[in-house]
Amino acid sequence: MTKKIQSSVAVLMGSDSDLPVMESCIKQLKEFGINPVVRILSAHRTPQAACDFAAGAADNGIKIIIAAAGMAAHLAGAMAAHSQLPIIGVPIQAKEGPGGLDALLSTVQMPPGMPVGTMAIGKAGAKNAAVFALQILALSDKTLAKTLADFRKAQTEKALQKDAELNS
Ligand code: RP5
Repeated sequence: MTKKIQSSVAVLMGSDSDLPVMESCIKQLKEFGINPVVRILSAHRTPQAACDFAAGAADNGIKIIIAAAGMAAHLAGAMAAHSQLPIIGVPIQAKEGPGGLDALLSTVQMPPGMPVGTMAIGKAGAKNAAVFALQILALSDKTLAKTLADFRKAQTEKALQKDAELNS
């Protein structure tokens, strides 16, 4: 089946050191037929470029921004501050520190009225960010709704197959 190619999702990360984790998000999006815009932008190191991206994202056809960062992870919150698009945050575990809890709390603890949909820490969250983006886009796109249904069906079949193998 030929999948629809879209660039309606942006995957941002605070550093190239986040890329090994976010590869699983990018890979999953591509498997869904969504070709994301991928950028390294930091709320702290490149604040103006990050804000400019957020402010122009909707006009550039972006519908969802996925923002991953570690440590004092303010990238997703900065995106929310400068864009009305839905923002999905992925906390990244830093090499040192409290195991990603720093990034999780920095991402999830947004003030009322300024939400960031926050995923789990690390690769599980990175993959879920892709699935969650698909779920949002599938609300208004029948092709992507079918892609989502197929993904869920395959996931269920895989789990049932493992159960059957364990009990055979
Ligand atoms: C954050 O600081 C980045 O998102 C990254 O997770 C962390 C460390 O960055 P590097 O020092 O590895 O560039 O802004």
